[in-house]
Amino acid sequence: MNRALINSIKTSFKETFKTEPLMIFSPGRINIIGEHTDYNEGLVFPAAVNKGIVAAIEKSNSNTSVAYAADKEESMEFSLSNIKPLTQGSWENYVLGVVTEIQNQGKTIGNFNIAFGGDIPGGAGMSSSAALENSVVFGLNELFNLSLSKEDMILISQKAEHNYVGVKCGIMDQYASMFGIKNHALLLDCRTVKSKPFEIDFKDYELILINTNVKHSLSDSAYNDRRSVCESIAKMLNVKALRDATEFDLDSIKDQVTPENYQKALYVIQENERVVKASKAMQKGDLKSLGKLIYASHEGLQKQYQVSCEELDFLVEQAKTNLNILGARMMGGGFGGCTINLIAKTETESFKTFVSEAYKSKFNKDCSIYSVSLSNGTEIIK
Ligand code: GAF
Repeated sequence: MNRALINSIKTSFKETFKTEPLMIFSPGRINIIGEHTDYNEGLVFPAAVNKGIVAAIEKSNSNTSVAYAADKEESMEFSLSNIKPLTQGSWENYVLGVVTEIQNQGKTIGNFNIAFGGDIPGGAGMSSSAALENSVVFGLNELFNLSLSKEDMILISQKAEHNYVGVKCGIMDQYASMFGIKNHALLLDCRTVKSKPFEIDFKDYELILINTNVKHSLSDSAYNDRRSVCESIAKMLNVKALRDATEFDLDSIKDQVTPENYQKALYVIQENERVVKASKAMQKGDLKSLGKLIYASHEGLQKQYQVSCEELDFLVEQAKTNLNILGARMMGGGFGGCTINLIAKTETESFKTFVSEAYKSKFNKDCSIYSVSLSNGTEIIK
């Protein structure tokens, strides 16, 4: 956890609201493999990381509530009755959405003040949004004794994103952020919403993230479009979700769908199988096979599902030129954000220099490189 961040959020809360807050850390996540499978009720392999959102929160006696986004130095005052999404809102809608969805559960909260900040940039594909949602619902649950379980809380966070932000996301991000376990990744079944923890020790290898520092604007609408393509093909196949379909099933309707949509559904079916294979490879400590699956995942995301972008593809191509990198792929929703790379520890420093220079000379902008450790989920900071 980032002590400097914790101290600065606590200080800015105390200076602004003149009381002692409850402090919450809510992590972002990485995802080893299993992209765009969550809303198809399939499998994913995420882990919470030691970067995320720190929130300071406390009840207020005033008749309005105040949220302060420390990184942006922006604040919002709102009344708990009659909340609506802000048309121009960004971070505001995550907070308002969570409050509304708590109220929609028939739970009553009083006024509160919250200040928050983070150490993952928005748009990095590391789920700063799920981290923020979870920090708000977790904090309010504590303050107002709402008796919400962690399962309840992640569904509230997800609904906030659907209804206030407009992204029809799956459950992976909220789950990983809430239920993360130190040094573990979670093999999550998004149908049962239950996971199996895998202790992660890649021995001579490690995971590094390379942020393209771009987020292309079509990402939200393209995300929702992908989801509806998947749902309509599942309907045609008479299955609850694409998780239930095989390649053989899909072939039976091949002539009734466009070639593009056929490829998208095929990607989801294959990616789900890759997650199963990846979990087996990890159980055996077979990192080479894991790496191949990670590269194959990127290929599917790029060519079949079409959610990558030039910058991400470039970073993966650079990784492929280095035999000490076993696998690399884009991570998260796509159209920007980070790649995740499984790299030999001895190679990390020289690859960082190499890829930073290559990226700069190709795009005339910087990429950012992060090492992360796997952390516990949303929790009170003692
Ligand atoms: C985003 C979404 F929020 C997740 O639910 C998931 O679908 C992911 O994109 C793609 O795997 O992070």
